[in-house]
Amino acid sequence: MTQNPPAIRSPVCTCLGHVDHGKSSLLDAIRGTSITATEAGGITQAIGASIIPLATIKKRCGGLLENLKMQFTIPGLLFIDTPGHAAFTNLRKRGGNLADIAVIVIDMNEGFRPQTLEALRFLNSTKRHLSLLQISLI
Ligand SMILES: Nc1nc2c(ncn2[C@@H]2O[C@H](COP(=O)(O)OP(=O)(O)OP(=O)(O)O)[C@@H](O)[C@H]2O)c(=O)[nH]1
Ligand SMILES: [Mg+2]
Repeated sequence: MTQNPPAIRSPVCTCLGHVDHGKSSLLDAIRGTSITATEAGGITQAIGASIIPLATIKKRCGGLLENLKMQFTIPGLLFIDTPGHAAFTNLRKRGGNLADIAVIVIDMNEGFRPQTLEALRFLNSTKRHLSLLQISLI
């Protein structure tokens, strides 16, 4: 009798960073959505979650991923968007606590700002396995 392999959940990938540094725009670009255009005052004020299927990730990454010649068994990634405004530290911590992978988004023109450093300190204290850095506004 053949057994099905155990279902693997989508790893949680949390986007963190200073206000207006491009976290939601990055996710809009990956998803092909325009959520940022609907946000009051142009700032994120809640945690958002989106499941991005593996097929979409492969399509977005194109040759970059193909060149790695890796086999994937995950169904996709569960992206969590967090607010960057200083007032939302608790929401960032909640989002950060869920992360298997964290992406810190930095606007290259502004560099490291208070909530960039807050995110780095927080992720460091929770001993996340991996933090990635995406440079925005280039
Ligand atoms: N030119 C350019 N503009 C960008 C880029 N990324 C974001 N922006 C602009 O920067 C502004 C802020 O982007 P958001 O994606 O809302 O930033 P955010 O980090 O999600 O902001 P909060 O959620 O409020 O912390 C918007 O006007 C975007 O259009 C980029 O890579 N290039
Ligand atoms: Mg946002």
